[in-house]
Amino acid sequence: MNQSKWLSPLFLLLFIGAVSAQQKTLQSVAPFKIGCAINPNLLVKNKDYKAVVTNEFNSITSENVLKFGTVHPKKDVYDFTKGDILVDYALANHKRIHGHCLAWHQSVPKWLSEFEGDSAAWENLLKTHIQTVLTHYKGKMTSWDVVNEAFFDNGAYRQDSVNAPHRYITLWRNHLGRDYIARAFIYAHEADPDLLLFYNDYNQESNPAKLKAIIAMVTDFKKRGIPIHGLGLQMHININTKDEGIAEAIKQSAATGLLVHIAELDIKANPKKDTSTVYSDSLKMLQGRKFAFVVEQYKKLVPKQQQYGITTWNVGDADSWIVELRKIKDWPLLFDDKYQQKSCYNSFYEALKK
Ligand code: 9MR
Repeated sequence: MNQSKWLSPLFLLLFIGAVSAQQKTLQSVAPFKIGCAINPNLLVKNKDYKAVVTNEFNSITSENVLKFGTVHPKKDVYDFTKGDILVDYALANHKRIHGHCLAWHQSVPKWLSEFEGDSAAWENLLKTHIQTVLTHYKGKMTSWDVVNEAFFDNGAYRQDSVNAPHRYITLWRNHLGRDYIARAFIYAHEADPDLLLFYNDYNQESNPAKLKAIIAMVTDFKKRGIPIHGLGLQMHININTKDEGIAEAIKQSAATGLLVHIAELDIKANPKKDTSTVYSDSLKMLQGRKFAFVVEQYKKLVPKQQQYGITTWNVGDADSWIVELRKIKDWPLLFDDKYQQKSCYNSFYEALKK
């Protein structure tokens, strides 16, 4: 038998097989952008992490490196070193870049918490911070979370309730009044009118009062012509989060007419934080279903032109803030500690593809 006669079709088949196997990525099937929060340290030192980010996602969010405390460590010092690594990587790999975040009650460096000045000095500080960061990245990034988590779960503006524990207070609201939120958007728009500007928050799916307060703020902003373009639903949920709450948060956010970003998705499989929990097949199934549900509702309830995308908060389970920061035994993401696809990846993938 002439072996060479069979070799080329065989190679062709293998080649096609390899190409189609390679194409099974989230970004290749999703009808909108699929993102992840990234950490430039991992990007530089872990090749498996980098390969997954590069292959699977077409949008990235800066997890920590563009937060106030990192980027602006001293009053007159800005440090863009880490942010630049992330931005250069994303531009070289054609990823959309979503910045996180300009005004927040956390990531407050010591100098800022000790800053003394009248309200004009505080206003100048906020404006200068926003405009310096946005000017540095002008033309490179697509969007930003301008203000993050300005409401309490009961719908009150953060620090309007006098009994709030110290860690929940926000310097911005205290020194500048509630309308610092609107002014932050104005300053951002002034610095770079091409940017899409988002308000980002958590727990809208479990706290109707908070959802209502955010929607009311958007309605007010629209009336006043404040430049806001999108709402971020962080969506840090768990396998027991009520489906109706998820659907309602997505639906009401979409009804504002703004872009809707599922901005920090992760799904805890061990919401009771029980140290004896094992990642059983039944937990995996519930988690996979919840991932699929979020995708399905997003597709169904958000009009196409408002679908800014779905971003997961980190890549592998071990990198998740739930595991790393809070030391909880959990498996909240689509990839395991070794950056292998998990069963919930398949559920998420199939829901995107459907
Ligand atoms: O994942 C982030 C973690 O590494 C940081 O230590 C923490 C404090 O800056 O912030 C985490 O990210 C949060 C995000 O910025 C805003 N929404 C909630 C996220 C999880 O806590």
